[in-house]
Amino acid sequence: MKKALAVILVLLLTVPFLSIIASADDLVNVALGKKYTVDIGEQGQPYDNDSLSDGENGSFQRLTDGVVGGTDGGLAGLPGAQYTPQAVYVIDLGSVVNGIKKFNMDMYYGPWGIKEPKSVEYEVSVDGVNYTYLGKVEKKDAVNKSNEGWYGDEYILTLSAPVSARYVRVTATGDNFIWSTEIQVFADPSANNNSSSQTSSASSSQASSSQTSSSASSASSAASSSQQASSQASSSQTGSNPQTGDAGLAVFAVLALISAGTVYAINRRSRLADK
Ligand SMILES: [Ca+2]
Repeated sequence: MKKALAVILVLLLTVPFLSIIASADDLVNVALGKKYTVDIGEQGQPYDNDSLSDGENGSFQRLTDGVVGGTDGGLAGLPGAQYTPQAVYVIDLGSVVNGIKKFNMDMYYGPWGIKEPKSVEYEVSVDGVNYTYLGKVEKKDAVNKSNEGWYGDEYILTLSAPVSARYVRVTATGDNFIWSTEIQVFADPSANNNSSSQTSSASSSQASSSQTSSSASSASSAASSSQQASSQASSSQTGSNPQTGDAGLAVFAVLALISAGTVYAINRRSRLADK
């Protein structure tokens, strides 16, 4: 009887905290299935390989279809490659999404003629005209995802503070190809539960840049060089990003210890009472 009570007590103590831990990292890819455009710039060339390319202006829309490549470089009909040293993608999330916290784009290369990529930059906009620059992920800071024949990295940018946006502009810079299978934009679903809450602009604390030109890759190149300083600032921010999951885990560990102690005490008391 007392044992049953102890079990119930432990469950009551731990279950709410387990749900907190789950929600801490429970981000949703809001770019999934969303439409995007691609600008391959003046240096880009048509790449007509239906099984590997993303088509002209991203007509195949393979980078938001939820199919992510693996150690084969996404060769099994997964990539949405572009034959260009730089591709600028603009994803339309459909409406303003709050609580955007993380971005990711995967890029692959290998000895088959796909040269090593360089970087991915992320910007967001509410109106599709004025963009806020969030940061640049260099090759050396990308997270390695495969190393067998094909090399693959995830260019992950984690924000220190969430932003609200409808448009996400992703500038991928490589050498000869941009060989990617997916671009992801992660948001906290709880930030979008209240439909009446409207955030009018992307984070005002971030370095802001207004770029009306979205056509030539030269415009993007100029933009990236002029924004070197702000990108470095953003990189350092991502380094100090608080890991809420770790904090939740620590709280859980302490509670588990308290619960274990409670069970022990109750058991001991019941054993003493039996004697
Ligand atoms: Ca895909």
